[in-house]
Amino acid sequence: MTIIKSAEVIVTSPGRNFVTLQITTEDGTTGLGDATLNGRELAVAVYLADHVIPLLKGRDAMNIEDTWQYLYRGAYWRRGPVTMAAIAAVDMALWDIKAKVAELPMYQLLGGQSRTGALAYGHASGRDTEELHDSIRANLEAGFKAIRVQSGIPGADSVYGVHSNAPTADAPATPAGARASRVLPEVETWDTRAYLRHVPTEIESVRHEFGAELPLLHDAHHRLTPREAAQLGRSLEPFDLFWLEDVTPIEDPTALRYVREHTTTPLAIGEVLNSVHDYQTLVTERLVDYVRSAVTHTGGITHLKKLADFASIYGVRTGFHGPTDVSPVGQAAHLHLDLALHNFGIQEYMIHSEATAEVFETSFRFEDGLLHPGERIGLGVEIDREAARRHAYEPGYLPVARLHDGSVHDW
Ligand code: CS2
Ligand code: MG
Repeated sequence: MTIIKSAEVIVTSPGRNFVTLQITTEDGTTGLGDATLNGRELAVAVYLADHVIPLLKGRDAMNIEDTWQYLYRGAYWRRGPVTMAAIAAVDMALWDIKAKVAELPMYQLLGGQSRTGALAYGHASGRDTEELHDSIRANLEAGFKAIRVQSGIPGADSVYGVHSNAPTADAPATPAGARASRVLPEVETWDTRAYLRHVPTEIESVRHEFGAELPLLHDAHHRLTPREAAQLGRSLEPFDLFWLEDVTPIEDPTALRYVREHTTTPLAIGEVLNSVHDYQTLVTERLVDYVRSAVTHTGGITHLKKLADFASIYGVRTGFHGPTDVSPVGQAAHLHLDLALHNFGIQEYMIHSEATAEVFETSFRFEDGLLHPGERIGLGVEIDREAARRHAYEPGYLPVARLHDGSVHDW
């Protein structure tokens, strides 16, 4: 028996907030889990500290599935990002412990190696065409072989995914990277018609400059109606995107039926979904080509593998959400799954800042456009508690989008 002796929530903010759970067993084995929910971090920290950790002490750390079901069904109030992030952190930490006890890198417990490495995509952005192309060149020089492209919109002072000044390796271009506004959410003005006019011209310029082969991705970030999404998908068909992401708000998955009827552009959705049950319609009707949930927001490795296996039955592949608001612990968990799953598609890889790397020591590697979790036992991540203490939590909010008439829109 590997009995849980203690568990601790570590909140640290090396440039952006992270919430990490560390579980320790009676024989001193430790496991880490990511519980970071961007903009609502303390909700998960308190859920863990006050409602979960008291239930863990004395449990057998090896019984991962039973602990998962105990925390999920025992809470009575199910699903949602806070609950599933808390359960995710426990789940990741227990898998970390189990793999350490087995003296294996975690992917070996998930079916072993199905590929030499996981194709990664980076984030390129620019306020205008020149800045966007420079950002793509920087990603290519950094070794990426697939790139997400987000551009500014003429007349818009700020747009999702585009930095207010030229992005650098240490200053990623989205609130996921840098800590979002501290006091109140920043307000971004959104104009769908301007966006629909401009994006195809930018993507065309990228194809013209970088050729037909480079896998390109674009994130619409939940902002379009089904008709607008269909228009965008159809306008991008000549440019052969790897995927068009989050075209419509996910509350109505059936909206994608209309989009699917009008465009062959591949669709990816789900980073704000947190349960395999949320994907019932999307996957069984093949309304998407890629499922996007992150291990940190979707109940951990146990549940994300169930989602991947469910998707595989319908020919749908994975594209796990990997922004810098998923900590290096969560990203490492993705890479172990990516290496083992047969229906892996692509892995988002926003490179964490140097300040974050001081807190989280990782063993994964990025070579020739591919990510590999490394051969260290467990998840392969350690946390420097002293470094973590040096970065105190600060409130951070994601932006809010408003239309020109002042009404709130999806950000
Ligand atoms: C984005 C995220 O990476 C993506 O696909 O949708 O960066 C998202 O904006 C952040 O995770 C929000 O915290
Ligand atoms: Mg996204």
